[in-house]
Amino acid sequence: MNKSLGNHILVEFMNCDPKVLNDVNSIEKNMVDGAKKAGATVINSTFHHFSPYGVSGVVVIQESHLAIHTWPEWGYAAVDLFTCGEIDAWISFDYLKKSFKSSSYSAIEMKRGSVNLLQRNDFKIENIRAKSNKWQNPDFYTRNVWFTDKDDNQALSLRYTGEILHDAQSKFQRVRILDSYKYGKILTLDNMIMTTQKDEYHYHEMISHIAMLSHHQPKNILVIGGGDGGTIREVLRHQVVEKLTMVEIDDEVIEACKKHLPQIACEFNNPKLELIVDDGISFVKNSAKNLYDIIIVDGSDPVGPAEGLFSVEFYKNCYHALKEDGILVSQGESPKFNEKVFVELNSTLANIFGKENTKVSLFYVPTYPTGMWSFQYGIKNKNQHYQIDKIADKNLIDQFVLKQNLQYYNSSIHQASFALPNFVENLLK
Ligand code: SPD
Repeated sequence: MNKSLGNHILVEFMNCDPKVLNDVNSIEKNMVDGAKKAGATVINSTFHHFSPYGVSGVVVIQESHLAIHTWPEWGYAAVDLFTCGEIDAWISFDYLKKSFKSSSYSAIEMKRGSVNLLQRNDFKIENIRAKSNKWQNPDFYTRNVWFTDKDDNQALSLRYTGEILHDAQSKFQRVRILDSYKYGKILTLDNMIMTTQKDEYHYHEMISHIAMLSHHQPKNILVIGGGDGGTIREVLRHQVVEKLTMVEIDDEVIEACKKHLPQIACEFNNPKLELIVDDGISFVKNSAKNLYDIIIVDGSDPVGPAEGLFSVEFYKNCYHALKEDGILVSQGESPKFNEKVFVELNSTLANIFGKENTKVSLFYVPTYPTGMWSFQYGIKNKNQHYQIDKIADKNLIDQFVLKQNLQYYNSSIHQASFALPNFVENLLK
């Protein structure tokens, strides 16, 4: 029989459990365990999840590699098992078939590198061996697991430890807390990054302080969403606040953040806070008129439970719930990542508050796709003439920033954030 250098098994796993095929963690574990069961030495693994579904990954073994790509929506996984030496890749095959709960499959085995077609080079192989010695029998391997927040054409990925600290499917969404290398713990909702331990202050300082330091007396504040607690933490830095109402639809988000992100979820026991776990859309619909000085809409992206937070009716209701000189701030999406929603929100606000009372502020979030994000403002402005894009009292702001040791917001950023690049101005025309 012809001798070969390697053995390659190309496998089609069909009728697999879609849940298993969409779970990047368990796929990584199964592939690594499958390699180990066959006696291979694992060097490294890299696995990515693609939103909303699909996983790609490879386990590099000393004896070559095991690779996979899954289509959970088709219950299908394409798997590549390439081994050399004494390793029997069929052991990995059997293990994976069970793990993916595949009820039908096919496999082709190919011998790779037929020795009678090759010519062995004449060099001193010992020298090469000496260099590669450090890779022999390593007793640990590097995990390379990534979380990806994406649409069809763009993505942002963060590498995480592979450990999921919290994973719950609430009535509304999948709530997860992962542990990333660069940004600490991450809160994700339905495969989208909401906030991270290390850059949350960009978002939470900017969503709060521009409005709070522009309004002459922000005493009664309403926050819709914001379940991680970062926005209420920032609002409550202002002594002038008498009452803060927060309406978050998903208790699971609050509880997960209290447990795993206590630096963000640190003000839930503040006596000025009334926390209501309910639908913010109907809360505003049923609200009394002329009640709030500031309404902050700290929602997620317009899919799932936050979809209604981008509707005309919702913003009309916010307008009525605001006092005559009230300010509305809304998570405004990105002019680079989701231009359509960004523009539509702007025109909704302009129709309700008037074009001259609608403003866009841009800021930078490293962990959102494209990094460029916005807050959009509607200023009711019946009695006072606010110019939210110009600071009224620089000293007051500077003192506040210093005292509170803020990390992103300051008086220069306040003004500068309203300066829009030409392409954004053009989008909004
Ligand atoms: N694509 C991310 C949009 C995030 C909106 N909300 C984040 C919640 C932070 N409190």
